Amino acid sequence: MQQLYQAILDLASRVVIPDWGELIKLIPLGLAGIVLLWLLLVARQYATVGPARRASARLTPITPPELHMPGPSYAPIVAAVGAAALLWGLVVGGDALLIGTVVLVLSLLYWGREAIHDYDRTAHVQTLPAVVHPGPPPGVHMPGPSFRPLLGALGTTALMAGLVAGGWLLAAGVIILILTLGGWLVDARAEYVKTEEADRTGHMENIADPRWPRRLLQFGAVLFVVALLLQAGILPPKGSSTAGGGPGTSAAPSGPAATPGTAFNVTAKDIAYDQKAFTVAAGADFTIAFTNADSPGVTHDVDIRATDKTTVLQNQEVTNGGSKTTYSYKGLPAGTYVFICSIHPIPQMTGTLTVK
Ligand SMILES: [Cu+2]
Repeated sequence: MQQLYQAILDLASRVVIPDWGELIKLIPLGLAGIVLLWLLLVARQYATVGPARRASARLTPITPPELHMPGPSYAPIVAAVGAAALLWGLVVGGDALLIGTVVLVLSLLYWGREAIHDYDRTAHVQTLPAVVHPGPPPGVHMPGPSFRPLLGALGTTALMAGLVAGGWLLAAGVIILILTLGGWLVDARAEYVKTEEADRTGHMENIADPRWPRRLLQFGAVLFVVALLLQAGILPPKGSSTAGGGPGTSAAPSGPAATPGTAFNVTAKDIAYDQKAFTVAAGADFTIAFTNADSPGVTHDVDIRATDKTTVLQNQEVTNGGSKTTYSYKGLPAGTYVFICSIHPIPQMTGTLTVK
């Protein structure tokens, strides 16, 4: 009873004296609740929907003539998977974001491929007629349909992405936009030539109806992806100069750690030492002022072991989280040793002790 009362008081105190951090943590739960409610509502609507079929068989709808209905397609579902992958990447971050982006781009390319297929099967059945109808007033010329504005928008998008991310993406954006605008100029020139022709013949014809700009789209997509990979530092692959060897082992004999000392400071936080290398003179006693900055209950120490990391040479008492201890060590013969946490003998809590 007392516990229940306390629980109610705790709940009330959150509203009366809001702990914003805790309240914000509740937001995902609230959102999940809303989504669940919505799903239940949809399920209920499905369950209570009126009779779906009164006739004996399903009627296949007939598309009116001159109307084009695209066939069934998995593309929207594939694109939804791609979008989900991108969102997942946004949550997880790092390489997952890149994988998500690539999956989304691939799924959209798949959709684009279907659309191109559809377009080529329908729009090109008949060619564009010469403009002989009493359409625009005399002297006014209506150009035919064109993909150039769409390409221009894509090129501008690439350029904007480059302005934000800089470097390789900017270069790719500029190249794509130049190619796009160059093509547009070519079209405009052809249009002009036709207009001049019409001045002589009195008969205005449009330029040839546009084909899907497959080459430019493919080239642009590849260029964009390559620039993205270059920007992310994934291309070119890192050479063996940085990938080879473990961190810490090669870095030990450089910097201030190379100078022999007798008093050192080490802080442990998030189960990791902040110092990974010390140098002391052979035979000289030394101390380590050790701060355990982890939570109380998380204990660490700094023992000296041989390089096999198991042979204990000098053992120290553990230090509880939130406290400090100064460890004293006896002088050691020249050589290489490790200082290590006996509670967490992991690379993050192992350092190199050079005695010379
Ligand atoms: Cu530890």
